[in-house]
Amino acid sequence: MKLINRHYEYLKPLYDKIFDLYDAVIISSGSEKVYTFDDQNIPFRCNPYFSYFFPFISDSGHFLLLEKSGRKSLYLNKVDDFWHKHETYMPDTEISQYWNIDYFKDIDKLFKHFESSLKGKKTALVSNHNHANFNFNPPELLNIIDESRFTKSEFEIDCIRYANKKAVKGHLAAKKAWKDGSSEFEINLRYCEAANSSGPELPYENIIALNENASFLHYHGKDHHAPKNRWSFLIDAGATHLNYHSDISRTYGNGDIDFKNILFQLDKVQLALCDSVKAGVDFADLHGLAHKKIAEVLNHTKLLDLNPSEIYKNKLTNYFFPHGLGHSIGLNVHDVWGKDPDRDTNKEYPFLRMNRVLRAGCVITIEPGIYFIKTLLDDLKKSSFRSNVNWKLVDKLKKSGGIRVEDDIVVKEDGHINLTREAFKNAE
Ligand SMILES: [Mn+2]
Repeated sequence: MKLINRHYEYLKPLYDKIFDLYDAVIISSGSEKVYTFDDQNIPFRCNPYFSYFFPFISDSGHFLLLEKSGRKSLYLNKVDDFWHKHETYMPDTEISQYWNIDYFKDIDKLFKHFESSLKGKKTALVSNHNHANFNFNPPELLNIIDESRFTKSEFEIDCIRYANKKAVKGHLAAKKAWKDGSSEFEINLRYCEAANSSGPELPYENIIALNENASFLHYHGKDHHAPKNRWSFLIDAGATHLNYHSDISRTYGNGDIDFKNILFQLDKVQLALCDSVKAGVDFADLHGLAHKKIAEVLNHTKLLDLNPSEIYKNKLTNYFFPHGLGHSIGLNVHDVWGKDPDRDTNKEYPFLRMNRVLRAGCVITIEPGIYFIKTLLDDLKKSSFRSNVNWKLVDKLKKSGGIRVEDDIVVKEDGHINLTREAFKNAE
């Protein structure tokens, strides 16, 4: 049985929940937008709710109609357009057994057809544009789809696994380019070439940061000049397969013993955190555990002359690890339903994107880091703990910016599968 068929089996309980609320749901793949006061299109990305039910096209202007009767229809836009090439989707027989496929040219006529054929039926529209008088993006509907999206079917996990394979090819080429003395710009080109992806095909703007640039968490520069000294290289880059994403970070040093030591220890911390992943674990607790383990690293590497529990208790890890431990990943890089709106973790962990209890089938990232960020170090210098900091070592490591190690993990009932390490192992 094809994996997509199993995905459709997997969606059955969701359909029951949807049709408890609605008689019909129309989902748009989205429409193109232009930049402000410009006629150029912003790179298009397909509506993830569309992809969840139909992942095989990522073009704008198509519609799905799901009906309580069980009928599922795909309306493909067959616009007359000699300016652009549009995707022509040819369904295979296994897909067409689930979908009635129809074509349309005029969106107003299509919606007139929906309005008459769905008359008297409680209908929702999930779209970026309110085309008609249907229930538009109703939150209770989106919430039940989001909860379903929080755990992944085997088909979805397979897509994320493939997205990891693609990205790892890019990561290996980028590492080689860095070792060969390339600039950030050139490293990025080698990444795109090897990952067979560029521009909007990438899940997010690649972070290719040499030396101090690694201290900017979302550094998006691509310096054309290779720096004279090459202390470190931090890369955070993913790939996409059938609209499912990967999100991977690695950091490399030039052999400096202090940087190497901290890199080695952070990698061990990352693996230990992955080993703590299983169904039933509260991700906010895991984030707390990451801070405890990073406190140990700050003590072992002699960056701070306090014991780990003092470092943790006084929240000194926040100066070195200011972001969240990870997030759910899928059709969105930062996937839906990770954050429980009824639970306030913002005060304790302001940048944590996920505070849910993990379920079997969730796919998440585990991405601890240790950085030497100017503004945070300035704050630390002003704090009462300034005399506990080995500033000489900090000043030396500042040249390397920071370290992040990030893998994509499948949560299992009794453990986890590390899709990223698996891909590196198979590729190296
Ligand atoms: Mn990430």
